[in-house]
Amino acid sequence: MLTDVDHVGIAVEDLEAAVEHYRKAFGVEPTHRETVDDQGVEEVLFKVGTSYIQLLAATGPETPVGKFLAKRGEGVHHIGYRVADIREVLKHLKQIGVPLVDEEPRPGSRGTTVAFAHPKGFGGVLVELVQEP
Ligand code: CMX
Ligand code: CO
Repeated sequence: MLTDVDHVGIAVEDLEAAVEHYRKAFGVEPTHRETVDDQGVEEVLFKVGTSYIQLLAATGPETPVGKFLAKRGEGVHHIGYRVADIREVLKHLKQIGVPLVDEEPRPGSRGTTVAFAHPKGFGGVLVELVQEP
């Protein structure tokens, strides 16, 4: 069902400082930058092979990343798996009783379609499914 690791999402307090740090540390340049209002994030993607590192800053305190930063501080926020058919995977997870955040796919960045499964269903790891456009 999974075709790749699409991205690793990392929550940061200061997006510009984090971008600068990755640039200095790894010589990488952002490949994409987008504010996804629906998710309450401003994000920067660095391409690594066929996957991305996704730096995430919150657009406000009452957003998933805003709450995460307040509660846990900066760090790995979720893992995004690339899938060929997001509806099929969601249907399967629901069938086997995995708790979902999103029963229906919604728009992600880069024109992708995404859906989240709850961390309590994956040993404390927030899981995102990503279907490319
Ligand atoms: N990873 C692991 N555990 C997490 C978590 C995360 N990212 N975020 C919250 N939790 C834990 C909390 O610590 C809490 O654990 P305890 O019950 O042990 O204290 C539990 O999940 C429930 O937390 P909560 O505060 O009651 O719930 P929240 O309101 O923080 O919501 C979640 C949690 C996962 C449902 C919410 O963050 C969500 O809907 N996420 C999906 C959307 C999202 O994350 N968007 C931003 C990224 C966008 C992108 O990648 O493009
Ligand atoms: Co993500």
